[in-house]
Amino acid sequence: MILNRLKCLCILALFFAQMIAAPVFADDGYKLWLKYDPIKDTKLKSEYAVQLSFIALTADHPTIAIAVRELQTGLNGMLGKSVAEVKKAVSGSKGIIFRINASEAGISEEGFKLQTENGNTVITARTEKGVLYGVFELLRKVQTGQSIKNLSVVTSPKINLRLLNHWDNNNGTIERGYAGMSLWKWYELPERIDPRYIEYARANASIGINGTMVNNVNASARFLTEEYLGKVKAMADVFRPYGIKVYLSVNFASPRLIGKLKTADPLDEDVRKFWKDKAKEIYALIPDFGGFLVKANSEGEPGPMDYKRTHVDGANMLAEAVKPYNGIVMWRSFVYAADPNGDRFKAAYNEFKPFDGQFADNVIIQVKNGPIDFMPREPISPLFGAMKKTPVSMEFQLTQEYLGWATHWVFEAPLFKECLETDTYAGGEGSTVAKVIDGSVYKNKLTSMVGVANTGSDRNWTGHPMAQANWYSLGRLAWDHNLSSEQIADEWVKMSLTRNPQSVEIVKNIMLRSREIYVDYTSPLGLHHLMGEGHHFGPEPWLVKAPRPDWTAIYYHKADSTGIGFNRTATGSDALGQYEPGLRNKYADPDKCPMPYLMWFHHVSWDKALPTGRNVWEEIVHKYYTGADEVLWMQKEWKKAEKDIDGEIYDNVAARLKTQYKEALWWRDSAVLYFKQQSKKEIPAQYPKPQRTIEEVKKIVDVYHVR
Ligand code: BDP
Repeated sequence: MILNRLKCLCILALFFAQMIAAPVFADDGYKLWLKYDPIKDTKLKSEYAVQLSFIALTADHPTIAIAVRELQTGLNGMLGKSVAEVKKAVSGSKGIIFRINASEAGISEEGFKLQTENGNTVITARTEKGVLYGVFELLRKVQTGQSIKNLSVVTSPKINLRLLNHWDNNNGTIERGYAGMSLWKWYELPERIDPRYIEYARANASIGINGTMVNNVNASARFLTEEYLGKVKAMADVFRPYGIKVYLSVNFASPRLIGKLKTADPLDEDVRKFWKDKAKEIYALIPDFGGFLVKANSEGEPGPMDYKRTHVDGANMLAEAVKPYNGIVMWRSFVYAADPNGDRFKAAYNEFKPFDGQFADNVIIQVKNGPIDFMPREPISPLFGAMKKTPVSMEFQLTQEYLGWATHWVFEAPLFKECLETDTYAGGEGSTVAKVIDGSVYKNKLTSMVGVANTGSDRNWTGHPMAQANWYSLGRLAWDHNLSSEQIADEWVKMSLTRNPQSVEIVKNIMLRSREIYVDYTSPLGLHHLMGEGHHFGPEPWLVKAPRPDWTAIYYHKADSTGIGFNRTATGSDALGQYEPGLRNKYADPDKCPMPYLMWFHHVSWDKALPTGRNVWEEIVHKYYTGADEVLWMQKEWKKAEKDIDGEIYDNVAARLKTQYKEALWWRDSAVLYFKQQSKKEIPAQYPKPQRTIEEVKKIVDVYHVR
């Protein structure tokens, strides 16, 4: 009997011990920043409950129904009470009122006002979509613990087209995807709609993203077949009430590949007819279809040059086909020929600048932020300051192709901001990239910002839980590029991880430093393109041979016994000549060029003295070592926030930080051992010598070269 009792007590004790040890709730990251966890601050919670006691509607519309559902879900989660939907404001109590006024002054079609009127919270917009955006803004305020007693928000997006580009293939794989397989289940569509499409649409709407390019830029022509268009239509129908339009990447050779034509020459009448018919077919299915994205004559993709035609011929032909339906063409500038003696930096400008002003008015040139290819740090693409009569759009990369895939924590908002805030001087001083792409410098109406998506089928969407913040940043900055990285990080952490003020600060601080830390241990002082060939992961600074010279590392760092770096001044490739003088002068003098850009523009002696008191060789070593050490700092800081972070997410990130440190050491050792050979210098005594030889580090990257 006593024994049995003891047994019982032991089992009970074990049970309670487990309850205490287990996290209060397990969070796998699926809910993204729309968690709506209960608010702990009772004062604030009752303030919200009093202020938001009903939702008064003005319209019967699918988007409004979504807005109401979102408010109810959010407020129910955070306040623990259901908020009734009523036809008219309830006198004597305070609530949320939706007001749609097509001619409301002071906002654009998608903008909204979020204001306190007679104690009520009024969301005014010209369209239902504006109301939905206003609802998400209100929810964000509650999620981040702001007072909502005296609201006076009036806002419209600065950029009109705010898009994700998915590099997803029809076989379910994702080019440069590190978060599982594609979200799109092509084989199930159009009959089955995966509920996840709705979650995806909610998340995007919550940050103002209004378009999705569903397939890879290296496009299969299959997406334009009747079979696939039916599937795309089904997706468009799901996304429409969330204010999201669907776009397609198209294969320029489609007339040949699926149209039974012998050519895809843009000046051929049958080819032109093929595209016009295709556009008609698409718009009959999807009346609000956004348009086409084209990667032409780049990295082996077909294009107008195959027929001795130009980018203008190609883009304008497609533009004509979609014009009757208000469709647009996004023509990419990522085009570069393999010239061993040239400078890939200059390629896009050389290709496109001569055509400035010749594109149809529904064509926008989609430009990657930097001149090469999404490196951890790049100066801006010269095209932002060069296309004065053609709208250009921004393409950022959310998926971390060159930023450590899914094992490195890199918050990208500072990278985006650095580019957006750079002055092109194109329309005089103050013509920042942001102002070029939002249309204010050249008064363009066609404006766009794109993020190459980092989403996949992983339960937490982005592989690395912290990479969700990059998706979030893209939407927020496309809406308002004046937001600071700090504010974006603050919102995201409070909505996704914790509202404890100390832990919010800790996590934000890691986020805000993370990109610079990554740069330090991979490519300091303006070094670039040192990564492994093809897979683009890990270091391979010794890479001398690849299918193209501009896919090697030595093409870029040019390290030899005399020094290191790419001379892009007037005595070198003169890529700097593609910038306006105001910007050019900031980089042109090696003694004044900001250190983070030094090797982007100069070949400098290893012994050159730097403002830090170290010479170039010592500075490189210093950066690689301190950068890697800072990952240990990230680990320590993350640990400090443990008590306020969900256990599952905490452990996931902590484990990835361990891998990140291992890989930072791999970068550090590879780079210092390799550049030591080139410079013929010793690693200064204060740094611990790498525990491995260069031959040993070289073997690590080989594992990735399985083709
Ligand atoms: C490069 C990627 C490649 C893409 C290409 C592009 O390595 O997979 O297809 O960009 O943007 O960064 O077209």
